[in-house]
Amino acid sequence: QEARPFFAKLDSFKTTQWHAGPLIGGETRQSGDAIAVLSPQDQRKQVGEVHFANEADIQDAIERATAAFPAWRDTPVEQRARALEELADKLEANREELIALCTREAGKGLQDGIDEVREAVDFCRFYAVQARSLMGEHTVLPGPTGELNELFVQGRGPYLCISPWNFPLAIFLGQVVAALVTGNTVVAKPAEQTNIVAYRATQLAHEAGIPADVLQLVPGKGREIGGLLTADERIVGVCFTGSTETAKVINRSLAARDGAIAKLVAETGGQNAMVVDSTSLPEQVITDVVHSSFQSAGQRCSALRVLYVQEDIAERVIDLLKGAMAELHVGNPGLFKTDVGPVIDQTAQQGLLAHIERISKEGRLIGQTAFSDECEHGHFVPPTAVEIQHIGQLEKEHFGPILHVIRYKASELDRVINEINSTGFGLTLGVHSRNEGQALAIAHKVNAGNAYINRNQIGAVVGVQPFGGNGLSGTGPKAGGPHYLHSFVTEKTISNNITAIGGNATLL
Ligand code: UN1
Repeated sequence: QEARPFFAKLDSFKTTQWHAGPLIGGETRQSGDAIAVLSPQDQRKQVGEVHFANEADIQDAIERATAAFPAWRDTPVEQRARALEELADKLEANREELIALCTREAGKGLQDGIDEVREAVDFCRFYAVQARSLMGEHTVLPGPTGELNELFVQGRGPYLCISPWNFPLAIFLGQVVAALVTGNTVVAKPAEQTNIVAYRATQLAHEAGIPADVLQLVPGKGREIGGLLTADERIVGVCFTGSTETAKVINRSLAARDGAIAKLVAETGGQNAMVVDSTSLPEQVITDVVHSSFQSAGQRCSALRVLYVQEDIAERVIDLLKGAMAELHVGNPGLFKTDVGPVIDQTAQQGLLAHIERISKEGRLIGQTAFSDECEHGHFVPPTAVEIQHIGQLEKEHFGPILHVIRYKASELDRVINEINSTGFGLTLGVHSRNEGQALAIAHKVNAGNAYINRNQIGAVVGVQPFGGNGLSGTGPKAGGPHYLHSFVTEKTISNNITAIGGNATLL
């Protein structure tokens, strides 16, 4: 064990019981209802307990965030950026606990947990650098002689950050630190399935120097407290990642307010396709398809849902896919050998199983991976591939390990592109082809925020592949990209007639 400190430390969180709750003004409250948090992998195993925020907690949090805003806005950006870098160091120092939590609370695989901490660290360091360049110095604009025109970029006010359970650390913190480093205060409402990860991350942010009232946490059910939060006119902006339906509910709530116009940044769903033409290499295609569809049990908004294969190589690709799926290990996400873990909860499991039943009747079942007996007490869905006729058979995004395969003829490529665009989503796209001109043409014509050629189509890296889409997939700008922080700032110009104040004093 001494030779393997990472594993020994990870193991030490095997039975830890965490207690989380609203973090208001730096205090953990126990005011609202408490729920037991059970592991998605095994419902007999408790992870801890979470107290939800009640209405008084929410009012108090928004009040404090509003009062704390002017001083935080006027804090030098260098100090805010340093706090993010300090937080990055703290995340690294606590990585085993955070990985254990991602696995135990969210059912994420160990490799996913490692990647998640990495991504959270990257967000902190990247936005620290971006904020320094965006806000470090103000701009002097050209203007008439005797007038000084200066442009300042500054925070907007209290932000509400609503984050998803599928990246309970990385996306939670990505949103929060983007809002904080630009001088906004934050009330964070994490997904109701993953409060503990968010709670620990918030504590670490406070330890890193983010003031207590500048970042607060209000755990709860979206349906119960979401409306209270979005209707509050003190909240000047909402940063949301989750389903398209919820983004629309939030948008309506913001639009119905009487007060100031709030800004919404939303990153939502997809109906992500991959187009594989007959010049591609089937072995490489399969590696990338399996990774893109089944990693994280398909619970990524970037995940591949619809594979278009040119008919000349369809049989070969389908055969290889069956073989590769038979080799997947579905089971305990706490084991490195596991390829596919559980889905998040029973509602997700039931919805996905119902979809598999319906679509396998309508189409043709290609392959389905058998479970190991580690799955008996958890929310598992078997990785499944089904051949269908067209993308319109999918009435919505199915957020799990289900791949749909559609054959096409070379002459039908334009139809395929139109069909993908007809969904209204525009998130990720994969293309496999050794004809580079054709691959690039498809990548340009398909409506997608992130197009990937001859590789997998998940795992966008902060600063390298800024992530996000358009249409039903969200508003942009892209997270982890050079323009993301612009959503969190306002601009102010001060035009100063300097001749009025001793402007001619030194000439003679
Ligand atoms: C999401 O699933 O909400 O590209 C986003 C990826 C991740 C982002 C996924 N970096 O897979």
